[in-house]
Amino acid sequence: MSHHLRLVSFKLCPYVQRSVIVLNYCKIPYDIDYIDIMNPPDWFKALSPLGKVPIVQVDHERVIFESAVIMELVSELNPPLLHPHDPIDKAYNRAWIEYSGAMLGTQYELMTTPDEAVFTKALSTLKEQMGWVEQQMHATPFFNGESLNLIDAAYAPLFMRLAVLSKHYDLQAFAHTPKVKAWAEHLLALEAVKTSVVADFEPLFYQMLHNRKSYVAQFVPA
Ligand SMILES: N[C@@H](CCC(=O)N[C@@H](CS)C(=O)NCC(=O)O)C(=O)O
Repeated sequence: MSHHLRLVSFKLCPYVQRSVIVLNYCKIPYDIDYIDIMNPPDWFKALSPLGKVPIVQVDHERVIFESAVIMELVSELNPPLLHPHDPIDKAYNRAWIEYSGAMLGTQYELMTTPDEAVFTKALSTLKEQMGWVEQQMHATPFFNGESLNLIDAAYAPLFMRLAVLSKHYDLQAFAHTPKVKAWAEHLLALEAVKTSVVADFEPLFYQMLHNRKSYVAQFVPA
C-alpha cells in the first residue's frame, strides 16, 4: 500500500537534504512545502513538536520527525532497508549517522559565526571529527561497500556544504583524510545527491552567510 508523504522543508537545511536524498534514491513520490525556519508559519508550529525541519506527514495524519528516523521510514517503504543487515553493523551505522549530526553542528558554527577565532576553532574541531570518520572507512566507494546506504545520505549534505565553501575559501577540510575525501567526491557525483537541493541553492547559501554577517561571508560571492 502506498502512502501519501508530505515533506516540510527549509531550502538550506542539511537534515532535510538527507531525507530528500533517500526519497530521490528510492524514487518515492512526495509533496514538499517550503518554510522559512527563521520565521515559521503557525501551521508548522502546530505540526512540529521540536519546531524543526524536516518533518514528514504521512497520509495527512501522523507527523514523523528527526531526519534519521525519516530516512529509515522512507527506506522501509521501499525495501530493502538501506542499512547493513547484521545488528552490530546496523548499530555501528546508526552511531556514525548520529556523529554526522554532531559534525553538521560544528559545520553550522563554522559557517555562521562572525568571529574569526570561533571559525578557526570550529574548523579544527571539524578536522578532528573528520579524523574519527577516516578511521571508520573500511570500504569503497560507499561507506559499506558497493551500494548507497542511509549513512551515505546522512553525510552527503555535510560534504556538499564543504565543497561549496571550498570553491571560495580553501578549508583544507580533507587534508589528512584521503578516504573520506574520496567518499565525499563519489557521493557528490550521484544524481540522487545532485538533485537533493533546489536549483538556486548556492546563491541562497551565500545570501544566508551574508545575512548572518558570518566570518566566511567575506570570501563568497555577494
Ligand atoms: N536532529 C534534527 C535536526 C534538525 C534541525 O536542526 N533542523 C534545523 C534546520 S537545518 C531547524 O529546524 N532548526 C530550527 C530550530 O532549531 O529552532 C534532525 O536530524 O532532523
